[in-house]
Amino acid sequence: MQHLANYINGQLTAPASGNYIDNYHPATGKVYSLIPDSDSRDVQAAVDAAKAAFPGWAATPAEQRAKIMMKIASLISRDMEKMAQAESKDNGKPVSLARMVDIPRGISNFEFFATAIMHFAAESHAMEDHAINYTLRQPIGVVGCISPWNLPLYLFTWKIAPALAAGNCVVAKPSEITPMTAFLLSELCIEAGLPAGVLNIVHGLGGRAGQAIVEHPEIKAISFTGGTKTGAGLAATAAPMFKKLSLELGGKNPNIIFADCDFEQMLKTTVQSSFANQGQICLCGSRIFVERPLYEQFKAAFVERVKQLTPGDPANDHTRMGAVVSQAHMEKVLSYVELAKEEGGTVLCGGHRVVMEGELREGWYIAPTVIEGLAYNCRTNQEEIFGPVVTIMPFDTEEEVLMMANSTPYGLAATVWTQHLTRAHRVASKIESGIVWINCWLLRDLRTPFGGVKQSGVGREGGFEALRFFTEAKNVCIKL
Ligand code: TXE
Repeated sequence: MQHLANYINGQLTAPASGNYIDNYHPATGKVYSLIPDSDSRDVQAAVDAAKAAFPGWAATPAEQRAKIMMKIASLISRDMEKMAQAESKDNGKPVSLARMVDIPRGISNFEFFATAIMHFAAESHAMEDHAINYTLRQPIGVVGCISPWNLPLYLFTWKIAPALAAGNCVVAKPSEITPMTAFLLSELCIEAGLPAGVLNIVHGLGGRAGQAIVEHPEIKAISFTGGTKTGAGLAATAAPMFKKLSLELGGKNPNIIFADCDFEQMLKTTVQSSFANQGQICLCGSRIFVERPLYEQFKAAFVERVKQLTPGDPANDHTRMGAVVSQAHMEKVLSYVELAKEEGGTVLCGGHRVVMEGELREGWYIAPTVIEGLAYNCRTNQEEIFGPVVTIMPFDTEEEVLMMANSTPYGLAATVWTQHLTRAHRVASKIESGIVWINCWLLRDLRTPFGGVKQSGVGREGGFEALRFFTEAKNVCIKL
């Protein structure tokens, strides 16, 4: 069985403990590789390497840093098929999705920040003819990046690339549930000639390896994407240490459909925004509000389309719906279907595990699920499920739908479907979330600010926001 390795000081290394954790293949429910069970000793080695590499990397001209990052991007591109297969196998997502979204985005993240750093400028403030101030934006030093399992390479590189571009050295931990593409990335960093210690990848459990990163006094900033509860714990540890924190957490995103929308376009996109990646994207719309005159038409057409979306072998090129990431997650998602029934909901389709044939028999598949008849404020409509489960609800007025949309503790993303221009702008401005898509979903421009409000997080990623996060601003004032 394959043993993955940490990437510390430019070398692939075994964990100090000598222990390994099982890594599962969601399509079959079987263990297929082993992950280092790293602890504070491995994190310490990574911090030592990063600290030693920092002066050299920070002093490396931005163009040179960018060249190495572009080389990493081109190596991921060369290995696209291998990476896509690995991502699909590790996560359970359809290989077509990994090919179309996850791996291309990993490449774009490196390319985007490699070029962004060459256009990143700081401000100056003149005080008439008395003085001039200029801002230096300097790398922080050693920073930590911790990422989740739903979009493994995509989110891992979304943090690492701006951190490296800005001149920091990184100690990163991918999710222990999906470590494979981060491991493959470490091999590519060695091939690309990234200097030793600039990027260190420590695999292992959140409570052990992750916690050691968060607690380490010499790691000055943490960029984290994951569950809201984990984020709160992380903040409790890091805040008294005065670390910079960027937290991208959960969501319970509303999808608001007005009767005047472009029906076909809305329907097609709503199936995607509900069930892409088995509903395991923090941006998926899980509460669908439909204006009452359109409700019955929407319900019939939507349920018909969703019924056609049957889970299949993620490795098959034609599969559009794969396995969910773990047995524990499958059980959590199915427990929410039971809760929805207890709360008075009616399951219109799905709502159960799908048992496949042959070697996929033990895999973790859930039939895409649509539920109606629930109150907007019940637990099913307030808590993050993070799986292929959506609820549909009718609404009568703009005020009512805004109240329901804004009623959760979360505020990450929202989608609005309408052809009415001023209403679109009005609703967008009143929704409590960091991102609003109008007549589209997941259309991403990497320059835009990305993040949430309320319990969906703190801080923004993306574009220059990420470069600002990964630098310290220093004002220099010169008296003239
Ligand atoms: O995430 P965790 P989990 C949501 C979703 C999901 C729930 C839990 O609702 O059901 O979170 O998922 C690391 N110190 N999202 O349990 O635990 C962990 O090893 C430092 C939303 O998988 O938050 C992993 O690398 N690190 C989300 C990362 O944190 C710790 C995406 C995320 O794991 C740690 C995923 C600790 N004490 C889940 N504990 C989104 N917003 O996209 C864990 N980790």
